[in-house]
Amino acid sequence: MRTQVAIIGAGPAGLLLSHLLHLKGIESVVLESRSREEIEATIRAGVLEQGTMDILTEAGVGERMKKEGALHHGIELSFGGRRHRIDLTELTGKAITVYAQHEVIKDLVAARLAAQGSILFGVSGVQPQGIDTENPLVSFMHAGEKHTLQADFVAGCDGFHGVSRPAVPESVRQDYQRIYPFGWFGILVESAPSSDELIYAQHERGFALVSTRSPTVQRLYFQCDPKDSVDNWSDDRIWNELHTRLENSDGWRVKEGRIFQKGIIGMRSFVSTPMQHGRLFLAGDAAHIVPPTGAKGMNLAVGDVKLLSQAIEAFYRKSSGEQLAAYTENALKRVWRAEYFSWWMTSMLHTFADASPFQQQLQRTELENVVNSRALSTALAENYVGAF
Ligand code: RFL
Ligand code: PHB
Repeated sequence: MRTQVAIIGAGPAGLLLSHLLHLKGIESVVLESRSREEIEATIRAGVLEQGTMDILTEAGVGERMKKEGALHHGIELSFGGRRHRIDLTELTGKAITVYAQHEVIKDLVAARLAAQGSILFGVSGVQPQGIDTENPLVSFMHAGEKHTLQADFVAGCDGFHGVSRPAVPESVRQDYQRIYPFGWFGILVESAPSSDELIYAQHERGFALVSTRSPTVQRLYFQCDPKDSVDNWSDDRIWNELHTRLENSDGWRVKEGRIFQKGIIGMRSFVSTPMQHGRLFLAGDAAHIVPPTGAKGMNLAVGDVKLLSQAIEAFYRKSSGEQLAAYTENALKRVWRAEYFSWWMTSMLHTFADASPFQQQLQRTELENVVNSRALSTALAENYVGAF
């Protein structure tokens, strides 16, 4: 088998890269270890920046997102028993859209297959080879047989636990990492949204987040011990915890409903540099992770593949490797901005078990400053919508 770009991973990064390349007349093959059903059912992100929407729309995969996604012009910060609105649109002229990542995945898979794009699901033993040469290849198993995919480039879009990043030799790689001492307990709930806008709540018992998925499904999260087990959390215990953390003086309460999914995720900040080696280019979670508090992960993945698709196009159209050479440097500017913002939101909103009373007072003061100062509200809003 031979193609121009071998793409490992059919997450948002891999599928969108394949589609953007196709629109520029460049061939690719996507290798995915899971099944189509699995990738289309995995519950992850929900918040799309305006820039992400624009890229998906330009790529011709934005139709359902425009119809079914919910445009949000603000978010709320809850602390000290009160909610405070950050008017994203007034402060930045932009908005965000809540549309589930697995719906984006469904739209991208449908678009790739409609264009006769090649996605191989259920592959195993994927291994990039010869990335230091001009003839790299990826070996893998599919339907019980060993295959080799030769390509001009290999795109590692296989997420944090994939095989691509380890293919960059340790001698040239530098990893930056912070693991947080807490996780998020996430639930899906059958009920109408409790709030028109997302609510990020700081409480002494820990952070909580009210988000939505659709007019009939809510997505709720609360800070927990990352080593805790979902079995320790009965529905009653979950609702008690959410009511306590989201309590506020105007009598608003989160709406209860049937909980039909529970899960715990760990939280980390992580950046690996360089995001390329020879003919291998990393994009999305394969190269960097942010804690979900800033809602940036999928948006970063989309930003990376936009840059990478443009650089690959320049290589074929203009025989210029300049943009490819600058890929890491260009991608990392935005990545580090999002790393900073996600770390900052996480630090401001979560409860740290080892925080001294002095640090707790500073945290509360920071929240008050953010909601009371137009300059600080604007800084939050600009980062949240991805305005710069
Ligand atoms: P993905 O989505 O992990 O896709 C990687 C794909 O590669 C496959 N794979 C392999 N295939 C072949 N061979 C191998 N050896 C392979 N190893 C792995 C995997 O099966 C998978 O299909 O990475 P990608 O494309 O870089 O996309 C990144 C995003 O998924 C991620 O950043 C976001 O989900 C993060 N995130 C959020 N991002 C946002 O922009 N807004 C949000 O509101 C938001 N909320 C979240 C989030 C992530 C969360 N979790 C579960 C970590 C909320 C949560 C709870
Ligand atoms: C979500 O709806 O899953 C979501 C929303 C905002 C975040 C993280 C996750 O910051």
